[in-house]
Amino acid sequence: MFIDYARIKIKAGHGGDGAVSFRREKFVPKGGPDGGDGGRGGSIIAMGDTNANTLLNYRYKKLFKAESGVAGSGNRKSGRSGTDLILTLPLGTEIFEIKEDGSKVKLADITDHQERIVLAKGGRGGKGNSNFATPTNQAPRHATMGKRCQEIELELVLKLMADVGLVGFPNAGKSTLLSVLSAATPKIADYEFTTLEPMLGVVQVTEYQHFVMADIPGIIEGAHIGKGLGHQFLRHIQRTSILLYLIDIDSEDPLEAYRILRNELYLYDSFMDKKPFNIVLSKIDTIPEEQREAKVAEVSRLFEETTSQKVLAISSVGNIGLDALKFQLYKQIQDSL
Ligand SMILES: Nc1nc2c(ncn2[C@@H]2O[C@H](COP(=O)(O)OP(=O)(O)OP(=O)(O)O)[C@@H](O)[C@H]2O)c(=O)[nH]1
Ligand SMILES: [Mg+2]
Repeated sequence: MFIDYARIKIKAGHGGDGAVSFRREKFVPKGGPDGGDGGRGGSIIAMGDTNANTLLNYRYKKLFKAESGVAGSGNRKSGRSGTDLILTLPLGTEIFEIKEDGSKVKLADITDHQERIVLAKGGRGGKGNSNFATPTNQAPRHATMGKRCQEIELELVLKLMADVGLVGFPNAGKSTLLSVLSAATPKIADYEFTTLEPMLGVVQVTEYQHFVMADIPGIIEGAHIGKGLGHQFLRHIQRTSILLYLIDIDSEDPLEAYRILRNELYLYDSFMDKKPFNIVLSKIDTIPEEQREAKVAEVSRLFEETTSQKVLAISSVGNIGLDALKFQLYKQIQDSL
């Protein structure tokens, strides 16, 4: 199950208390203080992991606690430190602390594999009484307590990390395109809203060059007010370097389709409008071969005249124009870096 939002609580481990203890040895009637220090509590650490791709682990379990430090003991023995608790998170997870008044503070944005960020530091261990002996007080009877840690409430929001985001009406052929350009195996079908959750695929351009493409559910007019599946998945293409508007060449009004899509993205986040993008006509194999060239030219001209944007035409099923598309996308990503 693809989960991209979770609320959890975390609690770092308490510090172990310092010990009050005195040496008791045979033939040493009055031994000095020998209480050891408490161990440090375990911290809660967030770590990015490319192999994770959902927040499912945080959906049902709600409290994540690190181990507390062990108290010190006699003979200057320090308590053991608590083990850290590592929360593995998919790349693209933003972590917010929810304060008591409900306000949110961003703590981290996990973008790299193995990247670690301490979310809650374990409590310091207390000092044992052996630390407090002075020439005037050779038998201190006090030690300090380990630091106690409070629960912290967090919000985890996953925004998938991809280079290219696919945008299109339902049935435009987005998932099919991802399936032919990458090893991903999204569900494909001849009805609207086949895709219900985002999926990533790695597109290999050459042996050493690749990029990541994100397929999201189709968008329809009014998505920003909740029509269709709404805009809830748009955040997964919010951070892509470029966008790809995929438009069925056989749609009634391809230019209008593009305008609607673009407007929905703009209404969701005006910044999306500033990203470099491509307009790609899909399913050109559905046009009989003898009319294809003319039709592609006609629709392309329409776009070029009104948007001064060049369009590409492809067929995922007929394997037309896919290499050109791949290279163009790769180049555009490089240019946008
Ligand atoms: N002839 C032809 N059919 C295609 C092509 N690409 C996709 N299709 C078909 O179009 C239908 C929809 O394809 P999908 O890839 O599921 O479309 P989608 O854009 O992901 O749709 P949603 O997930 O519902 O938004 C399927 O029946 C595909 O087989 C193509 O290049 N040529
Ligand atoms: Mg799909």
